[in-house]
Amino acid sequence: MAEPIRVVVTGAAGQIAYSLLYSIAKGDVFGKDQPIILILLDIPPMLPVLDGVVMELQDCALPLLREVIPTDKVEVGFKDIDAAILVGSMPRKEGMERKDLLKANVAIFKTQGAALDKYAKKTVKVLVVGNPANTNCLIASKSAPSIPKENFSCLTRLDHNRACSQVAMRCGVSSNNVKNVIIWGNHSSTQYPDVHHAKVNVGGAEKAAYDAVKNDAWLRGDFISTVQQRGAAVIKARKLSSAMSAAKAICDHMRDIWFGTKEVSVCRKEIKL
Ligand code: NAX
Repeated sequence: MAEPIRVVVTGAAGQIAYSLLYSIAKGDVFGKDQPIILILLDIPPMLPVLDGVVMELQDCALPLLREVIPTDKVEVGFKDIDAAILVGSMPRKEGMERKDLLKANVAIFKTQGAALDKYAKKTVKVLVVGNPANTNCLIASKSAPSIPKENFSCLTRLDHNRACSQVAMRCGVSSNNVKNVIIWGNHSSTQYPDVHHAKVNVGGAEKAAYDAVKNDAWLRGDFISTVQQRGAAVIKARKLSSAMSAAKAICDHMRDIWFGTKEVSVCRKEIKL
């Protein structure tokens, strides 16, 4: 069996991490034969919570999980890591100005970027989830100049999955029959879900999304607003923000970065030939 890889998840005591850690530890992201050392990073007041998460991971008795290391120190968290999933960030509190939120997050992602630069493997793949994800990702990348900038990406896959699923449900097919959906913009209500290049496989025949859906008004109206406002709708219903679906999207995103997508694999093969 392969040598274990080291994977850090920040915000590890939070609600997304609670779903995410289990999926990573059971092999959904890095492969079913890839042993893993999981490092759980959070802030000092959350260390007792992390102890509970560690106990639960141990109690899952997962064969791929070789070690779990809880910590509040970046020098421990980022040491020799192969993959970093940066979920933890400062949430917007009541009465907080956008600039105050940005200031708090700049400090977090500068520190974590510098720690990646100093302690992580140069091949590390970094996925930023904590919002504002695009800005935080840019800051982390700029603070880690010795790591190639293409190793950094941030999460838009949840919006992508939401869009694919909406189209799939409309067409009565499963979501893996929908491809080439694009999300333009930030992970916010100003994003633009774009299906102009999307294809849907209906009963074995690949069709343009507009031909498969056969409802242009829906695609131009409710489809877009549903995807744009899905996060708010989940909060309204659950009284908590998306966690299970966010964790699934993180897994999809990191797995595709790690292994490549089907289309990319085909391209690579073609280049080799
Ligand atoms: P939680 O509040 O449940 O958990 C966040 C955790 O991060 C807490 O345990 C907190 O102590 C920790 N934390 C804060 N500062 C930290 C630091 N400097 N180092 C390490 N840990 C730190 O939030 P959760 O629901 O898990 O969401 C986490 C983040 O994901 C939020 O910023 C949220 O906005 C963002 N999301 C981003 C999405 C995207 O598509 N880009 C979708 C899902 C999610 O909303």
